Amino acid sequence: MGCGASIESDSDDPYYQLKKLDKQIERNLLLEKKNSKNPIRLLLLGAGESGKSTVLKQMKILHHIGFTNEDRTLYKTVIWSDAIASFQLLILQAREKKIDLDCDKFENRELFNYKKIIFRASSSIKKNSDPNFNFLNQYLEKYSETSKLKRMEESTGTPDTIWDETSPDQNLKNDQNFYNYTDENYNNSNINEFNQALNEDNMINLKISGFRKDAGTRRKNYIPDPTKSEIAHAIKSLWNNDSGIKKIYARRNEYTIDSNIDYIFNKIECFSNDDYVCTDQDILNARIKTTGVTETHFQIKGSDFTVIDVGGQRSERKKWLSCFKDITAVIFVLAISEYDEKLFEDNNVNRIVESVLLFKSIVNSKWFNETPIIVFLNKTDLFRVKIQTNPLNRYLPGYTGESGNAEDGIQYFENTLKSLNQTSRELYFNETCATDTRQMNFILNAVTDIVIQKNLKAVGLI
Ligand SMILES: Nc1nc2c(ncn2[C@@H]2O[C@H](COP(=O)(O)OP(=O)(O)OP(=O)(O)O)[C@@H](O)[C@H]2O)c(=O)[nH]1
Ligand SMILES: [Mg+2]
Repeated sequence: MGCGASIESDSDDPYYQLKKLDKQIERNLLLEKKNSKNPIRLLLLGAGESGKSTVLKQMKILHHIGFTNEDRTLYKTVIWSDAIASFQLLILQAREKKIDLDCDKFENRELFNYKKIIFRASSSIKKNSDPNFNFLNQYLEKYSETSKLKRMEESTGTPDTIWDETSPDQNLKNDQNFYNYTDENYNNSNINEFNQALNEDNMINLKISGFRKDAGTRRKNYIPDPTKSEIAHAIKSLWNNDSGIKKIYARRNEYTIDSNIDYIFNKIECFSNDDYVCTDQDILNARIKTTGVTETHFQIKGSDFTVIDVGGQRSERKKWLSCFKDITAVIFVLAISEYDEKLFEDNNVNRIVESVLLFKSIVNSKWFNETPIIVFLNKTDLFRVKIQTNPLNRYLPGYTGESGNAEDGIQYFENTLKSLNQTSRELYFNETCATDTRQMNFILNAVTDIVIQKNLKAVGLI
């Protein structure tokens, strides 16, 4: 017996080594077999623009699926259109908020002309949108203030908890500490006034009609369409030199504009170049709203993963229920930088309040009784900058941490979310910047380990 024991435990013995290797291979094969019978389904949830699709993009980059040439071309078209529409929006928002723009003053001849180019640039969107004509037509609607009412009509009016019969939202009034946010900075924008400004300029046509109704008149006073490089130069010049543009951009929490539009403006000359191919970083910074449900398949550490991405805006949440079955783990993405911003769907609602309500209904949902929830407290890069000048307790009076202290702020969100969990379900928290590939590599590695372990436990292998 003593002899047998010494052979089994002798790590230098080649026979023992071989036996050990055999056992390991057998076990791995068994795990793979069991895993393939029980593929992992990872569901990304969270409000609109929280960063779900960006997390999925990082998984594609990190697991070598990456982006096709078509993806890169589509993103380039979207980024170009976004840049023009967003710059027009900045000018109109400045006027609405009575911020003086240098480019509105005739004496600033150069800037004045750049502004004209930007308004005439809508035709550039038209020319460049041919392959994705309908897609872009819808896409640009998001910048049209006239569609604000439509957005509210389409919105369900609530964060939506249609996935359970008894909604935990009944208890929301008890959480006054968090939900009783204040909003001294926010003014409801006057849509009529805004539309008037649009008409006055009479040069913006955010809808791509494909036809020129006024062809006759235009032939007489023909002004050639600006070239892409003229448009890029105009955007760059106003972005860098107009003090009014800087002021209205600093107030971007009062209207909806893409989180990383500064990244796009700073690189605008690249995007105007026909030969330029979008980089991974460009794609991570760009935004295309998700509609419907997408499933992407990965092989990660020998396991089959299906990652499910859904649209987070209110009108999209009706579709969520269809993918709640057989979920191994949920990644809930919450953009903590949005504490001073309003919902795109309804600009009477604070974004962070909406996200927290949504989290509360998900974490307590009967659908996820046995499902671990991994929380990504996202957009920490933007949060860290914003909290320096815009104190958290201005919006969330329940926050008693040090003003301007990002760590206190992050801890506050974590504690708030934990306190809403009325189940014994495990929660895992991560601070994330979804556009940072290095950081996400580290975090997603740890997350996939947890999920694989949970899956093995579920099939009784550990
Ligand atoms: N700076 C910064 N930007 C981020 C971060 N995460 C996402 N974004 C940007 O936020 C915008 C929205 O991100 P998406 O991933 O499209 O958001 P989503 O949750 O999929 O939105 P829906 O599809 O509408 O539900 C994109 O422009 C991203 O580049 C982050 O951590 N930091
Ligand atoms: Mg998305």
